[in-house]
Amino acid sequence: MTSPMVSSSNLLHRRAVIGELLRDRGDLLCVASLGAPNWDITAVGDHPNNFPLWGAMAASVMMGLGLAIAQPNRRVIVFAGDGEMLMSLGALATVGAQKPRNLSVVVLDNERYGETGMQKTHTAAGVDLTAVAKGCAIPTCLTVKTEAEIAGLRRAVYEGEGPVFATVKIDPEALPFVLPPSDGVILTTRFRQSVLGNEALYN
Ligand SMILES: Cc1ncc(C[n+]2csc(CCOP(=O)(O)OP(=O)(O)O)c2C)c(N)n1
Ligand SMILES: [Mg+2]
Repeated sequence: MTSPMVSSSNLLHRRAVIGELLRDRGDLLCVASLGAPNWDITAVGDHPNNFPLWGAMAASVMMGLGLAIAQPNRRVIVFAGDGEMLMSLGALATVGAQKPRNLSVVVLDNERYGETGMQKTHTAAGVDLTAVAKGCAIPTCLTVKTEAEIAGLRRAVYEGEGPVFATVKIDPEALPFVLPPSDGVILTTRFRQSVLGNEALYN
């Protein structure tokens, strides 16, 4: 059976997964790691509550953690590439120690460093990021490989008690760039104003 969410190699399409997780997002705050995750969150609909990290590799989970702690009444989702996550494994230990109830980390695992030429990452050699997250005392850890499992992940992100960690196995497809604003000042001001309201203008 074919589905627009699944490729001919039976792997999930990254933008279909993100589109489903960001659909009807309410006041969800979203941080994305550099490269393709940035283009993906923009492709499904740019939003002032998106904070794409452009060139700051390995920063996304710590940014999301800080945001979740600063905004405990809002849910925060981080989309991180597998290369990004491998470069910042220690961040998972801090998430496990802090246990923010409003944070979800979703790793888009194409087993490649997509942006720099599709070199294989260690997840292609069997490194299991979900097992790492479990070992870091993150209470809800999932690996998602099928379309049927996306609904459960969406529930965990919007209704579950975090922190939530998910590895989503995706097709290593190279998609057209859909760029968010590239000026860091614009991105930061837009995000702060959206989250904090006019207070952001005066502080
Ligand atoms: C500190 C640092 N090292 C290396 C790079 C180069 N770089 C940019 S994107 C990227 C690969 C990202 O791979 P992944 O996070 O898996 O995302 P994908 O494109 O595969 O979705 C690398 C190595 C960088 N920007 N910063
Ligand atoms: Mg990757």
